[in-house]
Amino acid sequence: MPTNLPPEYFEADKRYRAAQSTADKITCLEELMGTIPKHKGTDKLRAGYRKRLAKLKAAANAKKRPGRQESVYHIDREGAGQVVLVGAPNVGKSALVAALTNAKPEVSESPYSTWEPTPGMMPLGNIQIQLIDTPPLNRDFVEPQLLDLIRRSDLLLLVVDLQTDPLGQLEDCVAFLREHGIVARGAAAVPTEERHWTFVSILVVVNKYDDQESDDLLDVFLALLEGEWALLPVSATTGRNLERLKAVVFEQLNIIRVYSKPPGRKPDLGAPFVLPKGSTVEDLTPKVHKDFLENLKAARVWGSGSFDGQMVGRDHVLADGDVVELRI
Ligand SMILES: Nc1nc2c(ncn2[C@@H]2O[C@H](COP(=O)(O)OP(=O)(O)OP(=O)(O)O)[C@@H](O)[C@H]2O)c(=O)[nH]1
Ligand SMILES: [Mg+2]
Repeated sequence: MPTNLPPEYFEADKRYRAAQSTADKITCLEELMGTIPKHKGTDKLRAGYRKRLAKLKAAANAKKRPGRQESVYHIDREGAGQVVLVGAPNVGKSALVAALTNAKPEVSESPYSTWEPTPGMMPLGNIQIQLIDTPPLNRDFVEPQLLDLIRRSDLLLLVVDLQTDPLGQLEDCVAFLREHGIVARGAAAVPTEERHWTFVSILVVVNKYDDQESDDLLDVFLALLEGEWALLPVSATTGRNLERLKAVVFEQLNIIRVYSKPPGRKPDLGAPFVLPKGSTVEDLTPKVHKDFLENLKAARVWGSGSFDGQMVGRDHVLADGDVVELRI
């Protein structure tokens, strides 16, 4: 037990112990957690309470909806991709989600400030990408549902702090994920042990690359870094490279935007269909209308992969930005 806990802690602790119902316990526990000063000496204590709180919330949700286990980690997919930010404490995950989306997660100087995942939508031209802020990775307390969220993600942003041993943080996170069977898609070293591996796309985001003074730090980090990583230095605080980050996230998601138009009309360029890279006219058609595929006679395409208005077959591979006219 850390020695420097304030008197309010002990009072809140009494109330928490006396609480009877799950709802009261949650309220009292949240209050109790609010009294604990955030510093290294209380990390374990706070991690323990977080775990208890997660259990209580799961129990409360299970009661509300019998037969269905609800969890804060079950976040409905929205937009063109689900992107999860992970990393060591205090690297700026919440600051990045706050800078890039409509969400307002708590950003704080002290580590372990995020307890629950928080989704937000990041506008990217005429589409939106879902970014999810998460609690820091922590070997003392591993939330299995966080691991599942990572496994299900379309892209992982592994955030490191350029100003605080980014190499150590990256190696630590990679080792942590590997211990849980999660490895980077296309990782140079193919996993050898016999177990079930989940491959996820990873983009290393090197945060706190505030201004030109950080350039030397980046050079040192890059010189020491081993292996091939998709990587981008950014700053949540000064905004450096954040527009570039959006573009790189789009690239890493491996998606294309295509527009459909009825014959003789203009396409709605504000409302693209989002498809995986490599998708064909046949993949697009049922998204435009569920009955179209059966009756599809031909298609015309305007865009980079074809000459304007070119007649194409069902298996024509579409490119980002294509306009497609389906002929029924
Ligand atoms: N200089 C600088 N500071 C930053 C930047 N991004 C975040 N910070 C600061 O770093 C601290 C931690 O930021 P958070 O966003 O709370 O970090 P986090 O990764 O969400 O932390 P946990 O939730 O504890 O895991 C805060 O004091 C931020 O103001 C940045 O780009 N540059
Ligand atoms: Mg945070």
